[in-house]
Parts: sequence; structure tokens; C-alpha cells
Amino acid sequence: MPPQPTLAGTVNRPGRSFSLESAAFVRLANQIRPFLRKWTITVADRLHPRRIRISSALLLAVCLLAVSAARGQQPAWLRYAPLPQTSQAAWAKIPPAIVNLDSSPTAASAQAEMLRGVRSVLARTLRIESQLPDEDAFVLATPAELRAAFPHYDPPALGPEGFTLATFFSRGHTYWLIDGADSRGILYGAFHLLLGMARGENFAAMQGPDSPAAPIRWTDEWDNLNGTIERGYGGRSIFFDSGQVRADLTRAADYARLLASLGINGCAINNVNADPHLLTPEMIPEIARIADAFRPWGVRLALAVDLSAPQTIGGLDTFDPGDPKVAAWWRAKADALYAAIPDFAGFVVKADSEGQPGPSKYGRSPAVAANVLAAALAPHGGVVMYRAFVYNHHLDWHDAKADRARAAYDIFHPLDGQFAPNVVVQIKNGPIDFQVREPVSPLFAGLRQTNTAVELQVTQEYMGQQHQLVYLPAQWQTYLDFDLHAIPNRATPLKSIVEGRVFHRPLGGFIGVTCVGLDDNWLGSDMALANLYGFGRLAWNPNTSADTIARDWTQLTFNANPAVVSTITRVLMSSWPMVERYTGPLGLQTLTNITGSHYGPAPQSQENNGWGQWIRADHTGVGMDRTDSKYGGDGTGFIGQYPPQVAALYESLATCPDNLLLFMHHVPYTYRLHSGETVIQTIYNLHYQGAEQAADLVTQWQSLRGLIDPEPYNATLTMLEYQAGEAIVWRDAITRWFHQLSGIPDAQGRVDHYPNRITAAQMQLQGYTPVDVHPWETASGGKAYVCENRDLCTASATVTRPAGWYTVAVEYFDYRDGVSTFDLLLNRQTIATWSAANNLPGNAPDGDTSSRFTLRGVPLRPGDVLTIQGHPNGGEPAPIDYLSIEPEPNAAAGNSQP
Ligand code: GCV
Repeated sequence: MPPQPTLAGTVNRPGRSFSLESAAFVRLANQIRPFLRKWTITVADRLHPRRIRISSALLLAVCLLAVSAARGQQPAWLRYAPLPQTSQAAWAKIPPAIVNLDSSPTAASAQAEMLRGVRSVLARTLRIESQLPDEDAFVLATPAELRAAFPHYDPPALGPEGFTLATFFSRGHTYWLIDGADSRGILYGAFHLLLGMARGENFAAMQGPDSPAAPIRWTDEWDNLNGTIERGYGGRSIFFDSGQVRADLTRAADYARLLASLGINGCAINNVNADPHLLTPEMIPEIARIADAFRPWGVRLALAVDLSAPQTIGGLDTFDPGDPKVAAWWRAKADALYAAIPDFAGFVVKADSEGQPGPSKYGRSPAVAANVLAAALAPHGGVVMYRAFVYNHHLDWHDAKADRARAAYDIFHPLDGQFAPNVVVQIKNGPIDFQVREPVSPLFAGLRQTNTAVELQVTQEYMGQQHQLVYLPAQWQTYLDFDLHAIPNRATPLKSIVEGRVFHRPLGGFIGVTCVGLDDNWLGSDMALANLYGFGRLAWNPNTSADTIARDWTQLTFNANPAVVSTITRVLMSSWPMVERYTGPLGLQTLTNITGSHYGPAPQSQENNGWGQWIRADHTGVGMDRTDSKYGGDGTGFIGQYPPQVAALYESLATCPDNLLLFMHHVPYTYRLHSGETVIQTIYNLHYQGAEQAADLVTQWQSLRGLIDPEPYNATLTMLEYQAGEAIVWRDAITRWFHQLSGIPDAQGRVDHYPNRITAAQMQLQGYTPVDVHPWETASGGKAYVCENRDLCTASATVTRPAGWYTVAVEYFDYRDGVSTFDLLLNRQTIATWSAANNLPGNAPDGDTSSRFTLRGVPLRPGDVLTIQGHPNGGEPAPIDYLSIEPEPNAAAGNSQP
């Protein structure tokens, strides 16, 4: 691969990023800007309903994006890269033929996939035979079909949807069997073989039986009929557009293939904040088209339903689940759905939660509501996934005993044993809402006569929204492995409960809230695909380690070069603990804007509202006291919802792990952790560590230059550069906020003391004026500087540092609307140009939009003048915060000084 051009500057624009790579580029930008600025074009983007303005800068960006768009739809882990010659030897004896003894569409997909994969990985084309050939061959079949072909074959016992890979000798030939317990098993066996082959494994190593841990392995997509996706960061819906099912469902079929390759067997296609219109007679045939696209891949379609549908679209005067008319309506609806979709999987229900209507309106319990739906689905074999995410978001903050974390257990535990056999209670991993760290929900141990499934969030709502790299299997593993001690003297980790093994439940499993979109890389970031892959692997076998998953994903997505595999695995595995450090350590949860974007830092937003994600921080201490009176505590009693052994662990300050301390206890800032350090100093230290680690990830990634394909290399480098800047934004905001609140200084004197920064307030300004920033801690002195009612504003600073090489960074704000452009001048020379073209979730200067432009290797001398030129665009007034001038490590004496 050719070496990359030297970067003149990097715009931290995750996902679709571009680098301003040469002086020529900067010159070109400067030359064409005056012409292009004159004719700003406004377009209504069909794909994105908001109007976007194309300015000169965006036009430049569009040109560059066209390059990345040329990558096309990403194959993700199904790249089937050719095996290097050395690894091909293990497959030298591959059979020349393939026969499929099973007539299902799923087995047909398995055969087609075998042809595609073998051709791509080994450059061999298998000959398709219609019956067992008189030569070596792959044989795709169920045990019964194999016994018919080979009366002496003794298939091993398999769980549903499992498979065995084996060789069988007969008639002087070797048959390579893909023996599926059923047609899905055949397909999963084929993928298992191909993905092993693509990773360089040989067939002998893969042989043996394998079955999924649990029957329910679904993704939930939160797509809306208008084509948007709640908490989706990968573009528009692959299913819906403008109130209709898309005409072209190619992406839906391709997605089903991706899911099948991991053994995922169900997909709920719409937002749990469900639109009742999906259930209208006109929509059902349309939805059936999606089910048709899924079917060849063994993925069953499910729908999220609004419990008020019998009234809103059914014309009834009630949706009371206790009313026989309502039950009859659901029965008729289920019959109509199965008439159109014979393999319909069932309903997902969000009710009495965040404004969704529910049975509480009629004084009915979730069990009554779930059972009405269950009765309608039962004759057809469907299931109801009833979400335990039921809570009051109008809690009284002044009530020290009020606690959102208690809600699911308080509501569902008394109903244990009342749910129909085809109801599964779908429980988020933690008691709050996909925070950077939470304890495992106690409800998993509280429902013993009820089927349960764990809901994990693949889409990174609270963890960077795909603008940042966070490898979630590392987090999920800690949840799945957590021993709830649900039965005395027996290990009962969460994974074994949802597998149904602990309480002997027939149904249960794993749900991943995924929210894929039409973007080429499905999720909005190449690296986020590791999370979808990891979810699938854990859903199949929750005993697989996050590290193994990271290695396998890296090999399949990039290549098997040991340096690549070890570096990317290290980057992935370190990312979640790192993000925890800079967002919300010690069990504080993600200290983000809870009433708004769920993205940038805004710790005060946790408090003083009804949403209940409180951290109870005041001048003396911090943390929610969730201790229980039955153990002598005086808190909300949440801890008492756990089985005694877990409750004892959390109740006692002596045993409560530091990483959940502030979730469970309110302590003074001076309280000393098990580490011996105080709480406040640990908060400071961890935020600084997190930001340093984020910067280090950039360096680690740079070591991959030339070792992986340039497009994903560059896209991820840009994302990591942005993330390193965002980690600084988080670090500064959270440490400032705690510093002000506690009044306790950082022992290392770092907080809000940045000697390398020159704030806009300290610069010579032409046109820039200050505005207040909310929350104040997300900008220097609580102010941003904006360029309003002008085409151009400038902010200049005279360098007073010794001559040397410096990294110059500009902290600016990048609103969702408008694409301002910026120039950085050294004296009169333009040394960088960039545009604020990121898709960040905000239209104001704050922690959501604060962004950093970084230019390394700038030669500075005392008296030099650095100038930021801001060109506003649309609603974005080219806002700035500060300039940072950091000496570079290699600027030591002996180097040529500028
Ligand atoms: C679909 C969180 C998210 C919501 C989501 C909800 C849920 O609150 O912010 O967007 O709604 O969880 O899981 O139902």
C-alpha cells in the first residue's frame, strides 16, 4: 500500500471524515471559497428531512465524501478475504462438489453461501449436485436426511438450530457434512464453516456439534414509519420511508444475511414507541414483504405494538386488556398477521413507559396485558416480548426514597408466575438505561417462574453515538458473567438465567437493540460493527470471551496480520473502561445531557427532574443511597431487591466495589476508596487518565498505517482523533463541575488550569462576541465566541512561547445545522482550513458540539501571530472556544529550531 501523504491537519469528523492533507488542498480551498460562497445552494435532502445548506466548504467535503462513498455497502465480517497461500494448504483436500439434501429456502441460502464463500476465500468453485455424488462432496442436510442417505450415520444429539460439522466415509469417498438440527442449523453450520475458513482455521478444528445457548436471539430495531430511527446513527431506515415500506428491500435482505451469519433468528423491525398504523390492514401485506426478505436467512420478523391500537386504529372505545372486545381484536389481528406471514415471530411491547399507553390506565397489570396478546399469538406459535422498562418519569426529586432503579422489580416481581408460557419479560441489562456502567438488574433473579431475556444496546446511545469507539462486548461480558446468587451455593450468572438453565424456563435469550441504517457501514462507524458482531456471538454462546470476539472480528474485517490483530484487539478491549473513565466512573453512570441529546457532558442535568437518573451530588458528597433498611441502611432499598449474597456485597461500604460505589451509596468527597484515594481525587484522576488513553488510542491506531486498507484506516483515525478531543471536553467539564461543587482542589492542580490555552476572551477579536454557554462547564469561562451578522470574524493571539515545534489545536463548536468554515493563519500564511461539517446532536455551543481541530508540527517563534478566521454558515456562527499551543516532545534542543 502506498504511504499516506503527510497530514497538514485533521478535521475531527467521525464516520465520514476527511483530512486536509496538503498545502495544495488548502490553497485550492482558499481559491475557490470566494466564488462558491456567493452561491450557497439550499437543498432538501430526501434522505434527511432537515434542510442542509451546501456552502463552499460542504462542497469540498462532498467531493471528499464521494471518495469514501465509493466504498459502497460494507460486507462487514462477511468479507471472505482470500486466504494467504500458506493457510490454503489446510484446505487442499476440499471436496469439489456440494449437495443440498434439504428443500428449505434456508438450506438453499446455505448452499449459495457456501459457493460464494469458498470461491472468495479459496478461489474454488464447487460443483452443485442434485443428489449424493459418487465423489467427495459437502453435504447439507438435517439428521433425518443424512440417515436416509447414510444409514450408518449416527448423528450426535443437537439442540434446536444447532449443527454438527463432521466428515463421513462412505462408498470410498469423504463427505463433509453440515448436519443441521433443522434448516436454520444447516445455515448456521455453513456460516460457521465459512467464517472459520476465512480466519484460517482448518476443517478438522471445527468439527463437532454446536448449539445456540437460548432460543431467542433477536435484534430490535427502533425504526419509524417515516424512515427515521430512534437512537439510530447509521442513516435512514432500511425498512421504511415516508410512511411506507420501502420498495427496494435489498438492504433488509442483506441485513438478514448478516444476522444469520451470527445465528440471530429474529428481528423486531420497528420502534418500541410503536406506531399503531403498522397494524392496519393496508400495512400488513407490506410488512409481509420484509418478512419475505428475511425468510431465506431464517430470520423471523416481529413487530413492536402499541397497546392502544384496538382503540386508535381498531375503532373500539377502549384498549382495556381485560375487555373481551379487546382480546378479540388482538386475536383477529394475530390471525391476519399469520395469514400474511406464516413464520411471524411475535410482538414486542413497551407500555406504561415514557408516555407509551399501557394497562395501568385501566388498573390492569403488565401480566394481564401480556397474556391477552399471548393468547392471540399462541395458536400460531408466536411470543410476546414484554419489556420491563416500565417506570414513572415524573418522580419527585425531593423524595430521598424515590428511586427509578427500583421500578422494574417493584412492578414485575409481584407478577412472577402470572405470565403465559409464551410471554418473555425482556429486561435491560441494568436497572436504569444502558449507562456506561450499571449493576445487573435484580429482576433477573426475581423472576423464577417467568421467561426472561436480557436486552443489550448495540447502538451507542449513551456511549458516543457512533462518533466514538466503544467496544461493548467487554461491558456485556461483565453483566453476563455477574453471579446473581439466585440459588444458594450455586453459580447463577445472568447468562445462565436467560438461557433458561437456572429456573428451567423453556424460553429466554438475548435481544440487541441495534438500529442499523442505510449507511454503507450499517451503523455509522466501521468500528461499531464489532458490537453487532459481538452481540451475535454472545447471543449464540455467552461464554465466548470479549477478547476472542475482538480477535475474530478483526481477522474477518481487516486481516490476520498478528500486529493488526493484537493492536485492534487492544484498542477495542481498552475502549469501554476508557470511556467509563472520562464520562462517568465509580458508578456515576454516563454524566450526559439526560434531558436532551444523551451525548455530551452535562452532569447537572441528572438532578432535579423527574427522570430519576440522579447522582445526588451536593457540596459535601455524591452518590445515590440505595441501601436497605433490612440490612441497617437508610436508602431507597434498591439493594434489598437482590438475593442476600449480592445485597450484602453492595450494602456494605467495605465490600461494595469502587466501580459501583456511587450507584449504591452517598459518600463524602473525602471518602477513601479501596484504592486508598479519595472519591474526589479519583474522579479527577480517572478523567485525566481517560483523556490520556483516548489520545493514546490515536497513536496505537497510527501504528496500523499500511497494514490495513486505507479507507477504514483513515475513517477510524479521524474518529479516534475526534474522540481524543471529545474526551478532553468531557474531562474538562466534569472535573470543573465537581471542583466547583465540592470546593476541593485537584491535588495535581490540573483542573481548569491549562497553561497551553489561549481562550477567545484573551485573544484580539474582530467581530467575535461572547455568548453564555449552557452548561457553563463545557466552555472556557462558560463562554463561547460567535460571529453573528458578518461574513467573517477573526481571533488572533501573539505567540510568547520559545521557538520550537508545536501542536496547535482550535476548540470550536460544530452545530448540526450550518457548515461554518475556519482558517488558521500563521502570520499571513493560511496553514489550515477546515469546516464544521460533523453531524453532532446540537445547535448551540456546549458539550455536544465542542470539537477540536488539531494541526501538528507547527513551527512557532515569539512574536508570531496565530489567527482563527471564522466564516459562519446557515445557523452556525463559526463559534470558537480557545486555541491550544502544546510544545511537541521532539522539539528538544539539538533539533533544528525554526
Ligand atoms: C425507544 C431510552 C431511550 C429511548 C428509548 C427507551 C426505551 O430512554 O432514550 O429513546 O425509546 O430508552 O428503551 O424504550
